[in-house]
Amino acid sequence: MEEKELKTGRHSIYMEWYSKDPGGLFMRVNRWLYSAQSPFQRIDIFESPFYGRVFSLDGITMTTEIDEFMYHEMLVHVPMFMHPNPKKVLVIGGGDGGSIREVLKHPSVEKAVMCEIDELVVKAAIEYLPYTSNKLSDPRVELVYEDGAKFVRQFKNEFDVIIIDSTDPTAGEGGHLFTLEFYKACNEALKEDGILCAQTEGMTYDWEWGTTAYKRIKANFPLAKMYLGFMPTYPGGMWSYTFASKTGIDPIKDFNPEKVRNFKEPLRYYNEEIHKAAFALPNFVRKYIGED
Ligand code: AAT
Repeated sequence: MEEKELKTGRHSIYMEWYSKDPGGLFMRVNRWLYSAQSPFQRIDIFESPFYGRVFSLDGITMTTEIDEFMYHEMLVHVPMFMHPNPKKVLVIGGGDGGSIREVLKHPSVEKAVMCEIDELVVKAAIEYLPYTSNKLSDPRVELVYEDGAKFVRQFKNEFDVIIIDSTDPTAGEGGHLFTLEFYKACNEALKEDGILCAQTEGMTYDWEWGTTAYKRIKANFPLAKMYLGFMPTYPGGMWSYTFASKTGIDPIKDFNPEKVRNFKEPLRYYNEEIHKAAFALPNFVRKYIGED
């Protein structure tokens, strides 16, 4: 039987309350596609008439089909283009597969390990989020289901790039991925010329966490710089990321725009101009992170 387009009306809605409960985000729901309680968190996937498929954990929006590319491209391509030859990459978290999809666009990559705590997230993404998960079956990908903070500790001098695509520190098991010890372990798991990049929260609602994450990363690396990108369905619409390098390689001074211009894969957000512009921080953000 052919399914009719549903009239969503005004009653069928999903709501996300931002941290500290000042307000939030709501979206019309066309159909609920999947809901489950894993040992770690509540998982929901629904279809919205405008946002497309939406994936949420414990009521917090992780990805929507209309803007996930903005987040994943900014988290992944800034560090990937700064590394001279990234062959072995570790993604921590990121169970929907969006970060892995972007990592594999770089032809130098021989192996991409994804360490996600929740196997059920990955299973649900493969079934219901083809727009992010379509590269998880690539032969270069290895999937590990473990707490990323534990997993990373077993490596020394192993990875070229580590990408931290974690949930918020206050949600599920995400807190483990914001500690000083964790960033130190990441530093040790990186090769001599390794690069780290982490999602470090929105600076409007969650600036305390953004600042803490940035300062803890900076304490472990000779160079750390925060940068920003638009992300319409994350709180504040403006998201922060922190870039860090072991050699002190600088994402502005040492950036080669030619590399981005000659890139063969299609990108919808990131380009060489965005790369440079993203490191320009508003005064209030500079102040929060103590660099005013
Ligand atoms: N790319 C989608 C965006 C995400 S998903 C973050 C993932 O991190 C989730 O799948 C979650 O299960 C996983 N995760 C949480 N804690 C751990 C851990 N300790 N080890 C490994 N994986 C973990 C993030 C969006 C954040 C922004 C939302 N406001």
